[in-house]
Amino acid sequence: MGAAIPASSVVTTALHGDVLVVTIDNPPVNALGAAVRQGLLAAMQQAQADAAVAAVLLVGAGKAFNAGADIREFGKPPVAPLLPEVCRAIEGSSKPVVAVLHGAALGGGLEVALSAHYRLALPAATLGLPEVNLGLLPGSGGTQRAPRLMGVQAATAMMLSGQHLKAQAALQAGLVDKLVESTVPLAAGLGYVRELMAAQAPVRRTRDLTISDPQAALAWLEEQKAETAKKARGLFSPLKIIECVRAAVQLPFDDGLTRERALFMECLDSPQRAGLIHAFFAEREVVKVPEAQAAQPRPVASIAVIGGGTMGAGIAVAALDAGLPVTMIERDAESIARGRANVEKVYTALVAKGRMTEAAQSAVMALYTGSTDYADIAQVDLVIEAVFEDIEVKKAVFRELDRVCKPGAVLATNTSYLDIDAIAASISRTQDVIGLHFFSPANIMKLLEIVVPAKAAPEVVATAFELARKLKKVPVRAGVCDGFIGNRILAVYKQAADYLLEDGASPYEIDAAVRGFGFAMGPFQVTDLAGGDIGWATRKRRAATRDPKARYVEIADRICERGWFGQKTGRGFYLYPDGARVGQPDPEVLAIVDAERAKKGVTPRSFSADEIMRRYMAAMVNEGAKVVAEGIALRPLDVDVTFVAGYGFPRHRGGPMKWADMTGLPKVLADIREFAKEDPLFWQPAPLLEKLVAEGRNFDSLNTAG
Ligand code: T1G
Repeated sequence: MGAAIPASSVVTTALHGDVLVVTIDNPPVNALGAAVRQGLLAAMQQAQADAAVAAVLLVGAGKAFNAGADIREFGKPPVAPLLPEVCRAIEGSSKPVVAVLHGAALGGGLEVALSAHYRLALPAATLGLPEVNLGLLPGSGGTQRAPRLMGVQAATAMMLSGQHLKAQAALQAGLVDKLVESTVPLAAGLGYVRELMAAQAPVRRTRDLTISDPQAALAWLEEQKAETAKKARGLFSPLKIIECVRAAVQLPFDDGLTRERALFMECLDSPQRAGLIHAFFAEREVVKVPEAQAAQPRPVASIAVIGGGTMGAGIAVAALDAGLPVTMIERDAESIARGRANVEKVYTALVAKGRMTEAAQSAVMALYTGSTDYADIAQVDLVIEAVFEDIEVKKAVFRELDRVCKPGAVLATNTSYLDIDAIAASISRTQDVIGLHFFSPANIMKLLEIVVPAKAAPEVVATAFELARKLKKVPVRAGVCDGFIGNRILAVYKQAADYLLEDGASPYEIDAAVRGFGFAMGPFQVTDLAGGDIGWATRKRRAATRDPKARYVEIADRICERGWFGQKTGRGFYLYPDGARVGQPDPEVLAIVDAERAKKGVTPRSFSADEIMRRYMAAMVNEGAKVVAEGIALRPLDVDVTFVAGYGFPRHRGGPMKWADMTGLPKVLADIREFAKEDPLFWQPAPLLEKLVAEGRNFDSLNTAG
């Protein structure tokens, strides 16, 4: 054994009879930071040296057993002992080691448990090796021990999906030996240790297990490799996981560990790890907004939705799915019948797919009430209007809400661009008005922009964030401007795409470049999916206030003038023969593009995918910097979360601002300055970007600013 390592405060030991109980107490989730690793190693040394110790019980304090490595340590110099050394000490113990899992046992936390000789689960335990979600792989023996315990296929599936297994499933999978109905991990764990000792259960090391039918396992892994390469869409670590499991099948255990470590280090060094870990923490930081930290949310036990169209029904379903009773208001019997049908059809489809029982459908619909009488919502805690996008129509609805709703009811609008300050000012309870901008389909899309008008009370903002948590949405605080955060930035990089289109790139080349960057779809595919008429209406709405000096590309208007709105009309930028979901290039569109170029006197030139993305991303980042500087977004990470959660931005790049940091702000600024030579009006560098570059800082330096 190495030099004795002092026990740490986050790991304590206590002798219960002849059982050494080792407790990890490192709130909030017992992450395996350096102090925990040191404490565990010291405890194992103590157990080996102390003749009074016959067995060891590992237990976690608080809600989790252990949520794995301390993710905040990645990217920093490693501190000994590394986790594999701790796991080796646990598994190498000459005395039986038992882990009792009462909560999350994830990543390195599960690897510690797999190094133990026996595992007991309590009903609330969840087990998983979700490192793939962070661009990593289980780097402390998980890829070698899990296949030995649960088989190659189940272990590989669990690691590639990052899924968490509940206790019963973990027992059936062979990850745990016993499941007891208890909520007291220490007592349950001691009981199990004593049961094992009475049975003279031996030290049983997972490393000594063999993998059955190695040839079949290798053949299956080969198939998985091909399938994963297709599905991974450029993600790095899934294929490395398969390589690790192959090593578990082919190599002696210690050689397998060595192979795993090498592949883990490759993942650790990949930019995808940096992007995915940024996304992980950003989604947790984004809810830390001043109002939610300064005020308590008002209770929300029931809500009303005004409007039963696509958005209203989607919002109603999102609330019903969260167990909230919903009263939907429409203007007449026919409309409310349609509204109910729009809600019901979501559940009918789930029942048809076998993903919901009819009983569950009835239960959830019992929470739904349709009405045409505002008096029926007098007592709800929160109202969300999702009526026609016209300021006067919305003001009329808010006047009714002001008249009918109980004092303190939160009054929200789902508008995607109208002036919420103006709506709030139109009623007496201005402080109770907030924007809840859902994204269609509202019951599926995770992003929820919480748009805060100037006079909103802090507890109203806090209530909106609490509602987002209940609805399992990813909330982002946004200030009031045209398009808030997401649509405002979208409008700008869409313009950059239109300029590329008119200057020589085809819509299909632009979409291909954007998909190659990691988006699921390019901008012209998105237009066809959402409906070209929506953007057309926005352009017409903005025409009166558009800067006459600003370059305006009319190609999309020409296409809309023909009624080519995209998938819903069978053609847009693409052709969708026989209702096909995947579009085909349309020669007539290319002819329109050529005609528009000629009309503008543009001599088309070719653009590489790299240059397409440099322009696309420079426009996105530059507007993002303006949105942050104006306080429309609190921090750059709020822009990142908006685009990862709501606009298909590839999660492994962390978001547009994280991408810019990893690319280097000086390079992004240099690109903008180069493009400005062609169009100084459009490519005006954001002052914040120039400031950060001048100071040698990056966007991330603003994320932690107070
Ligand atoms: N490291 C550091 N901080 C963590 C953490 C972790 N592993 N997990 C959670 N936190 C923080 C989180 O940022 C938040 O902080 C607080 O804990 C509560 O988290 C070697 C290399 C466990 C299911 O991927 O999935 O092990 O905002 O808001 O909703 O092979 O946290 O309060 O300041 O999410 O109840 C693998 C990641 C790591 C698990 C709890 N482990 N965590 O969910 O709370 S890599 C994971 C989660 C690894 C080894 C490899 C969830 C949770 P703050 P929360 P929750």
